[in-house]
Amino acid sequence: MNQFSLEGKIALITGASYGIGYGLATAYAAAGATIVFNDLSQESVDKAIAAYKADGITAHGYVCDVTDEDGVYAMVDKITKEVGVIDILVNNAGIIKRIPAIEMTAKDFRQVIDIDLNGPFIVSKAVAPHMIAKGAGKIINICSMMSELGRETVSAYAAAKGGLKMLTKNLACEWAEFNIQVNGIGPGYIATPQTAPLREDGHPFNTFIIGRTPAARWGTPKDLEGPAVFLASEASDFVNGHILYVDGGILAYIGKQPK
Ligand code: NAP
Ligand code: GCO
Repeated sequence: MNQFSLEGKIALITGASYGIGYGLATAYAAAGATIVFNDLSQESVDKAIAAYKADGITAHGYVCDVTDEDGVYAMVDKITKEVGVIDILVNNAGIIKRIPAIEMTAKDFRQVIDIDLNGPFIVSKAVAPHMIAKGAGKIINICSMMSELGRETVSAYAAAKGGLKMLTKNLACEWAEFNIQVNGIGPGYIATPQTAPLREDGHPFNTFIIGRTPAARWGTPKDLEGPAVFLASEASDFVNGHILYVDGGILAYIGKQPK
């Protein structure tokens, strides 16, 4: 059996209407998985289902805010009844607010923490009992360079993603005995709607990040697909609590030396 196959598996990728989540879903579908995703509005879900269909994928879409605990449990119950037991969970849904800390309101800070950290906790907690009953499961949390590094204006996001790294390690410790592997992927700078403001032509950040990345380019969701299939497949059955950074070398790099 191909240890990277996802044949017969059901994968829930949160916030997968587009961006990284959509890319991971297409990779999981190509590896044989049944795709389930959620988003905040029926309009987004319907639009995404049509996009998946155009890509030859029959995706199951649900309207659900990952911060709404009752809604998440209702969604997981609905998925279990309508599609089957979730084998693979990717906690992908997330937001960022780029505001200098001194100007950021506590409300803004709380919203980022709620979606990017509380959300993965809530969805993992709702899915885990089904995985425990089945005797196996894969949970993959989408972390970030900001799980390890800081930069101006992203205090809430870095706090959330740093917390998500440690939540990943902690849930790995609690659930490994049930044959549930909990790991993370830490993408570098990836070209998606979330980073579009940083990639505008001539934006100083665009030049900065290409100089800060040894691979000298922005990543794309496709760069994350192989690592995500690995962590969702039996090829990673003895990998627990690991954050797999897919960053073109950023975390290994002190920075371009002056010529
Ligand atoms: P994106 O393009 O902004 O997409 C985020 C997705 O999450 C959207 O579909 C959004 O839905 C959904 N979402 C937001 N809040 C939600 C909530 N409360 N409940 C359910 N869904 C929600 O982001 P992305 O660039 O694909 O990033 C995906 C993940 O990777 C995020 O966790 C991000 O932090 C992380 N990441 C991104 C990068 C990067 O460079 N792009 C690098 C490292 C990590 P709506 O459209 O309806 O709002
Ligand atoms: C930012 C970017 C980053 C990326 C990603 C890097 O404003 O610095 O949005 O945070 O989204 O998290 O790994």
